[in-house]
Amino acid sequence: MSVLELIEERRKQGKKMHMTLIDPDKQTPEVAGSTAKRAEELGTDAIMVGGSTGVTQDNLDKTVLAIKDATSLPVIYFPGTARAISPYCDAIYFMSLLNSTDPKMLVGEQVKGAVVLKKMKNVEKIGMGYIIVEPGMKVGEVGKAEPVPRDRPDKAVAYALAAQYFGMKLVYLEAGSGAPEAVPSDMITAVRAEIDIPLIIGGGIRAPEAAGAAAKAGADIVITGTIVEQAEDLNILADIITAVKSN
Ligand code: 1GP
Repeated sequence: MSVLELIEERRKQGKKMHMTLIDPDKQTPEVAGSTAKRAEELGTDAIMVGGSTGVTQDNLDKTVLAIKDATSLPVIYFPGTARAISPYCDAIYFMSLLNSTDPKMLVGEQVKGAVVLKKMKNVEKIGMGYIIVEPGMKVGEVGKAEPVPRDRPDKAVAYALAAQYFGMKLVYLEAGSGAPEAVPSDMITAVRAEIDIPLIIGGGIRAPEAAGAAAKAGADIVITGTIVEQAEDLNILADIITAVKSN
């Protein structure tokens, strides 16, 4: 089963998913492997690898290989640019930052990556509409986004529908890694009500309550990154995963 089929299947069954984001620039490949292994034991459904800055071909490949070695989870590359693409991941989000003001983030990097990706026959390409919500943090800056205001769920809906009509397979609402607050619940609910494709929510989710709230509001997939890097032990991740899956 492809990664997209897995996501669609879970959504059909009404089962929420949790994915763990690992930034290859933030730890050694060995540590990334053991973190991924622990996350797998705790019930995470896939590992996403990516970061806004500091991703190189070398740290990306080594991190992906270490995670593949340590777990049997799907590994999905979550790219910031076309600078590095790993042939070792199972899938890549072929994404456009839909509310960027920079053509490079809308389509330029994707054009650079497309021919390289074509040769990576084993890497599944999953079209995704990526939408930055305030505050947007580093990825909002690097991506030159005009973040969707937190009190404008209607704008988020419009972007998400545009993604769907473009034929993209997933929509990702992103508050930014380390955001003080996650994407507002009413925005998640509004987008979920209007689109037919799976909805991913991430950025600023560091407590089980916030993770559960995102799932309850309508997220099909909840992402956590920073909490995994910062947690002394990963018990908090266990509670986050339980909160996602009990909705
Ligand atoms: C960032 O949405 C992800 O792209 C994860 O955010 O690091 O805040 O969990 P956090």
